[in-house]
Amino acid sequence: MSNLNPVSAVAHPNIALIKYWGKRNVQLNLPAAGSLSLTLDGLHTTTSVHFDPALDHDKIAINDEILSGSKHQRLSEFLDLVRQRAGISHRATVITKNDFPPSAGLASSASGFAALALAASKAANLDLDPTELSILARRGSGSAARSIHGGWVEMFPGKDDPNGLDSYAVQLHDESHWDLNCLVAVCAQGPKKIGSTEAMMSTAETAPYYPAWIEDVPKTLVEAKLALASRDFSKLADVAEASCLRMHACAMAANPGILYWKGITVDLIHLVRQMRQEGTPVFFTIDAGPHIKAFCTAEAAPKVSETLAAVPGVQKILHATPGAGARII
Ligand code: 2P0
Repeated sequence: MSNLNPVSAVAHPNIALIKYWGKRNVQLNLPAAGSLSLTLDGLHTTTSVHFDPALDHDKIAINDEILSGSKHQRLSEFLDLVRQRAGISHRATVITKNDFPPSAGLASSASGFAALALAASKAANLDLDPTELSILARRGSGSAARSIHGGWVEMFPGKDDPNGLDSYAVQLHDESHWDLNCLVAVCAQGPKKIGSTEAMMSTAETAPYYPAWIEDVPKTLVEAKLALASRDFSKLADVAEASCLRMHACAMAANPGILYWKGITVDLIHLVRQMRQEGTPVFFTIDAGPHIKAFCTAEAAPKVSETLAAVPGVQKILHATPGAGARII
C-alpha cells in the first residue's frame, strides 16, 4: 500500500430554488425528482481526512465534538464506500469545521458530505471526476451532490441505472453568471424538531399531495432553468416561491403534518412579497426550518438586509453570494 497522506478540502452550503423533497430509493439515497440550487460563498465547511493504519476505529470530530452513536455510524458508513472503492481497510481521522452556526438553517450536511467526499477520496488516493464525486456525495446527503459544484447547479434524479449512477448534479452556470445574493434571516435557535430525511419519508408515505408534488417538479425545473439562463428575475421569483410553497404544502399534508414555519416565517413571507410588489427585486425560499432565505440582486441586498433585520424576532442576517465548488486546500 502506498503512503496515504492527510488531505483537506473545503465546500460551501447550497440553497435550492427548486426543492428536493422525497426519495425514490432510500438505500442508495436517490431523489424522486430533480432540483436546482445556488452554491453560496462566505460560508465554509473544511474537512481533513487521514486514513491511518495505526487506528482501530474511525475518529471523527465535527466542530470539536467527537462523534459517537448514530452520527458516527453515518459518517463511518460513508467512509466505507470510499474504502471499498479504493480497496483499503484503514480507519480514518476526520476533522470537520463549519464557520456558520449549526442552527442557521443552512444544511451542514450538504457542504459537509461534499467536503468529506472530496477529502476522503483524495486521501484514499482515488482520483474521482466531478460526476463521480457528486454521486459519492449523494450517498451521504442528497443536497451534498449539488455542493460539489459552484454556481447554479441542477441535480438529476436518475432513472435507469440500478446502482443510481445516473443520479448526480451538474453545473448549469458558474458563479459569475448572475450576481444574486442570498440573505438568510435567522429566526429561531435550537435543532429542528424533525430532520429532513425522516420528514421526506413521512411525506412520501402519508401526504395525499405527494404524487402531485413529484409530478410537478420537472415542469417547474424547466421554467426555472429558462428564467435563470435569461436572468429573468421576476420569472425566477415566481417559480422559486412556487416550488418552496408546494414543498411545504406537501409536508404539511403529511400525517402528522410537518410544519417548519413559525409566525415570523409567515410575517417575512408577506414582507418579502410586499417589497417585491413595491419594486425591490427580492423573493424568498424556506428549507426544513423556520428561517427565510431572501434572494435579491446585489444592488438591493443592503436595503433587503436592513428591512429584514428590523423585524422583531429576526436574530441575525447572514449574507452570501454565489460561491465555488468543493476543492482541495
Ligand atoms: C433541498 N432540503 O433541496 C431540500 C429543501 C431541505 C428542504 O435537501 O436525506 O439533508 O440527507 O438526502 O439533503 C435537505 O435534505 O437530505 C434538503 P438527505 P438532505 O435543499
